[in-house]
Amino acid sequence: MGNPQITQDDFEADFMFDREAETMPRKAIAGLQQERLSWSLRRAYENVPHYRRAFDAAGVTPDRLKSTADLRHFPFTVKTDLRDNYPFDIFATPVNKLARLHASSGTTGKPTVVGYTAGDLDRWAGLMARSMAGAGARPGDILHNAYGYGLFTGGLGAHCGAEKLGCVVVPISGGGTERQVMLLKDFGPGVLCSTPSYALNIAEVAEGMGVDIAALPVRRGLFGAEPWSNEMRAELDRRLGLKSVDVYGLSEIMGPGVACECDVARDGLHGWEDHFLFEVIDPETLEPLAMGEVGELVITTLTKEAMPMIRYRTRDITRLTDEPCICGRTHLRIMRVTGRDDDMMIIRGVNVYPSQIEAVLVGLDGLSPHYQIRLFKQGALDAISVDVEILPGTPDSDADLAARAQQVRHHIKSVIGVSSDVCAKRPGEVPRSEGKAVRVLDQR
Ligand code: DLL
Repeated sequence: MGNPQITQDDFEADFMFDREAETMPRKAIAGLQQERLSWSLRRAYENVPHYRRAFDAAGVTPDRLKSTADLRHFPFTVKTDLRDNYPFDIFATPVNKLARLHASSGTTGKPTVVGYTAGDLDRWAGLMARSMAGAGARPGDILHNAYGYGLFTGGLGAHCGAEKLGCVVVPISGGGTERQVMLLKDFGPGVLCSTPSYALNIAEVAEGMGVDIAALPVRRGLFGAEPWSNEMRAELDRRLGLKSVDVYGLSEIMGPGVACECDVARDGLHGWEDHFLFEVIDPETLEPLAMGEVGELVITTLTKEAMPMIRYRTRDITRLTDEPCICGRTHLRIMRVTGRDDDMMIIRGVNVYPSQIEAVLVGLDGLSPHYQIRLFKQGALDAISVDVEILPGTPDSDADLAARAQQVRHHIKSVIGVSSDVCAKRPGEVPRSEGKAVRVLDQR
């Protein structure tokens, strides 16, 4: 225990930020959801022209909701609905009554803009504080926040949640990795927040600087904003000497803290059902799926004032479970997000997510976990090639690299069942991430 403020008892204690809400009986959650859902549908219908049009076109009004099961009769909301209402027409609150705007960069065209009232910001900070506490952060912890500050919700989302929990925030943002390592060493934070790919970059830079980062006090990593495999988790745990915990969220719904793993089980992310209603649908038929089935996650906000989101299609592929968790929290769990349905590649009839390739690469000796996938056309079909780096200090003649590539190709084929081109690269040749890693270069 490197942090002097934290005693062993604090560390092990079954600490919850918001015990009453986090352990509410499932029946009480259902009752609360119904009441809040009714409020949210009404708020959307009465204040946002987009929702009025969409509900009218589907032949429903908020009165149609007799129980939460009736939500299935309401229309979905998709990202283009936000773009079509750019910048402010999706808001249920006049702009001059908002407290903050965020936006997602958007690869093409206009960004997606999201707004918050002061009350929304307070609830967001509360949910992020709840998430962080569940992940093992404690009041008094120094928390090194390497999520990017700015329009991205990661930086400020983690910042305000950590302050609410009572942590001492280091608002370093992303980038300047050598300075990050210096401050990790000098300040001795108990918690590191960043994307998993950036955490790996930090570990590597620390090793290059001769800093034994695994020996530092940092004991929890709150990693999210991109898919990452269990193999990557084991790698981060080992190299950084901490317990890595997965945190999920998206700006359209709030930002980070929509769901988070507990550090007790690290087996699925508790989705905060007092503020959100989670469904999983079949992305083809759009029909709701039963608990446990894999499909697209759809989220409805229950308490958002500025921007109620009704049945927002996240494009994220996962499954839900309402099996009780050993931590005592009663909120359902979102099993880890495999990837986005728009990141899914179809290679000769086989569905492949980048995180599956990652799981193969991270498990192989002699390889570093830095990789990038190129998607290209081979005749009429899609094909992939994978750039992966060898570990520093491993033999790196052209013949060694070719042999290594052959071995990796073989593993990808036998584990995932797809043929790929593989290019083994020398250390440092694959681009490093400072935020969300670009895992797939689409060269079709
Ligand atoms: O990435 C919010 C966030 C910041 C979450 C920091 C966690 C930590 P957006 O930029 O709107 O918001 O991107 C949201 O990122 O739909 C998922 O596809 C992906 N994503 C976020 N968290 C995870 C995760 C933030 N833990 C999109 N696992 C989401 C897998 C994730 N994918």
